[in-house]
Amino acid sequence: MADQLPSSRESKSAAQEAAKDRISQARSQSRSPTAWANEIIKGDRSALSQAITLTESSKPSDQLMLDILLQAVQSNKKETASIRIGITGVPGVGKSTFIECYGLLLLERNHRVAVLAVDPSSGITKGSILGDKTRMEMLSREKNAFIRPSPTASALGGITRGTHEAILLCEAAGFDRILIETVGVGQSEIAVRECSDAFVLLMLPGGGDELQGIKRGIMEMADVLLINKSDGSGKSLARETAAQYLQALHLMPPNPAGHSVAVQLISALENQGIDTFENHLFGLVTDWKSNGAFDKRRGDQAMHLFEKHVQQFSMQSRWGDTGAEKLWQATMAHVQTGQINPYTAARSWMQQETT
Ligand SMILES: Nc1nc2c(ncn2[C@@H]2O[C@H](COP(=O)(O)OP(=O)(O)OP(=O)(O)O)[C@@H](O)[C@H]2O)c(=O)[nH]1
Ligand SMILES: [Mg+2]
Repeated sequence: MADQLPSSRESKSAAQEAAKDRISQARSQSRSPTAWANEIIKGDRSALSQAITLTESSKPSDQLMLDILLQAVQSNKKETASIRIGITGVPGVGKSTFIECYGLLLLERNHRVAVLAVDPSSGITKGSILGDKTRMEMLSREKNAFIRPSPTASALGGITRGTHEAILLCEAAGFDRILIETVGVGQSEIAVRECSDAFVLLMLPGGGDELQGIKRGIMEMADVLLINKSDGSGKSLARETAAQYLQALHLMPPNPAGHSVAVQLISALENQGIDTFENHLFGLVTDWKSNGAFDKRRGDQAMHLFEKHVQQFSMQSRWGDTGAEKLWQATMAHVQTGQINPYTAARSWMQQETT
């Protein structure tokens, strides 16, 4: 049922939601950044939501506003108290179901939970929010939970813009557990890994003996492996798979944070193993905080993001020139056919007069 396309009632409510967004966005433009920042800090969800919309925009006026807001909320910085958890896995592995059930456990333990989704193909995001909200029905009704997709696609193909800023805004609003779900496959895993303190990979029972390519690459980035759907007839296969993954992990380079990667069996549907996972994760983070790995990871990520933002902004300023797009297409065509090498082409694109 959950995998069906949105019904016409849902599409209608999507349209209403979009209209509401536009109205509140228009209102938001007329208020002062200080007032806006204060509303975020006080936990006003619509102020937070509108600010996150800015993180998805490439309009210079929105970027300026975001910059001002980020500086204004910085005074309410609760970054160090928060834990950012990236969650990945193939489509259908049960990420949303897991987040619903894990999120509810975190609420029981007095945390405030924000859920962001990183979707490299943001064109269909409205559809997937609807899908996800139905899958995270209980969580989405909780006042201490905030669910928001964070589309990351841009005209230039950049994918990281926005997620880290959305995290900072959620933290300023008092959310201390940030769950970041990857949507789709490929680059979004890397983008999510780059802004999370802990990276959790959900796997399905079976398939443990074909650890190659992308799956292996992602496994090397993971801090914890969860075999989901370890229930019913899948249980014994899940146990076998866990043993295979454990064996494979022994052959891989050690985890960058210097700990062994746990493989745990869970069932998001039956709410099994989720508390064991949380206790394990909390233990890991506590260790990282005491041995400096936590701060180092955040520091490295911040430096990396700084570089990416500089690249993005310089590209954007070049892109703003009249004629740049035409020149881009022409240069691309030459690069593709080997008439010019990519290095020379990039230098030339940055330097040529287009106006
Ligand atoms: N048996 C079983 N089914 C599960 C479990 N977790 C999720 N499912 C089912 O698997 C299907 C996919 O679950 P989702 O949570 O939507 O998976 P997802 O990874 O978020 O999928 P995408 O968002 O499409 O990438 C749904 O029908 C769930 O009910 C589980 O622990 N056990
Ligand atoms: Mg999902």
